[in-house]
Amino acid sequence: MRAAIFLEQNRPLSVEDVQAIDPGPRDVVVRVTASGVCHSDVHVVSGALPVPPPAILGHEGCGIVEAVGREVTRVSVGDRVIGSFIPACGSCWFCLRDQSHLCANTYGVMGAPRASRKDRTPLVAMAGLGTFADRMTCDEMSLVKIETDVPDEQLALIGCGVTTGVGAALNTANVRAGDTVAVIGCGGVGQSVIQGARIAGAARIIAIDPVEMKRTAAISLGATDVIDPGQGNAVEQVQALTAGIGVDYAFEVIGTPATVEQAFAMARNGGAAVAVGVSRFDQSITIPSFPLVLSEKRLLGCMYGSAQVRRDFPRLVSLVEQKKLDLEHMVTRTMPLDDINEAFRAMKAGEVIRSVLVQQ
Ligand code: COD
Ligand code: ZN
Ligand code: ZN
Repeated sequence: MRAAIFLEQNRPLSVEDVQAIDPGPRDVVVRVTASGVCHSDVHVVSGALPVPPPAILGHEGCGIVEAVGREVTRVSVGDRVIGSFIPACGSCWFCLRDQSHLCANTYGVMGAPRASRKDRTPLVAMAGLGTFADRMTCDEMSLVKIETDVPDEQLALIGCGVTTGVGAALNTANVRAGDTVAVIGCGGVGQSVIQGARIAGAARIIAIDPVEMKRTAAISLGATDVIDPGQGNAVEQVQALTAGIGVDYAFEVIGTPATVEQAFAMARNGGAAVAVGVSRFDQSITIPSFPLVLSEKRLLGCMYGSAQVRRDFPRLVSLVEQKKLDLEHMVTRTMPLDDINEAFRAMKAGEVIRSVLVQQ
């Protein structure tokens, strides 16, 4: 099989032929048909997210089941599946309480070697998936079967960005019709928050991003107002648009302490900031204590859009089929696996909402 491997921090990924490790009884071999390129993959290479090399990256993908271990019950050969970057075991303390996004059985799944290099070095797969490859071997807990005609390059995005972003609005925040929302950072995940807020019926959706193309895309996906943070203080601009009140929900979708603090400042009294992005593991956020208590503002963490993947993946697919969720315009480019480093460059340069690696 061919895979894109993270060997060293801040170096290009190495696309090479590797040997898959024989699947275990609960493992599934998937022919990967499409994989979105998410900023978290770039964060791994920069060291902001701690995944030790060598590893096959990629955690947002879909494909077709090619083989199943003898104990696999959830999927069969030929099924179309989306990878869940958090496995959902269905039986741990969290899964039993409708919190599969916090499933306690991630460690064994994510730490398992899935392939080896020519020199026999074992390779782990990011999030137990490793979608930057033509094949992936993963635990059946990491897969959700889907029946749809939605094209591969759109379906792949449901594996991370779309579920995280739409889920942040619909599940974590529970945006209601008429609410006001601000979204700081309008990449693949931020545009999905905007769409989630639109689907929920938010009256006002303020998109904040320094890149003009992102602001233009935000308007076409549901934003009612845009702010360029390069044109003055973003918090003051949000206050000006909301008669000094602030928004019901301010989503941070970048992953820096400064923008989480901005989100907290943008939330109205009694409102909430929702942290979707993760700052570097060695950084902290400073929240002023007066507004936290006296103005009853809340700061909510959001993991994987608080999604229950076996419930939410089919729901999101259905929204795409009904043309309520636009994934077509989230895919800026498709390209072959060998172009992964170009996809990383384009993401860092702010040229794309999403690049998607597709297999011919
Ligand atoms: N103000 C507003 N927007 C900004 C600013 C700023 N100061 N700085 C940058 N931006 C914009 C960029 O122009 C860009 O449009 C956007 O922020 C970021 O978008 P992308 O496409 O680069 O990133 P996404 O959408 O793929 O990913 C965002 C995440 C928040 C998911 C990611 O970066 C992250 O924090 N990952 C770690 C969290 C995690 O592991 N999540 C689970 C897997 S994704
Ligand atoms: Zn991601
Ligand atoms: Zn579980």
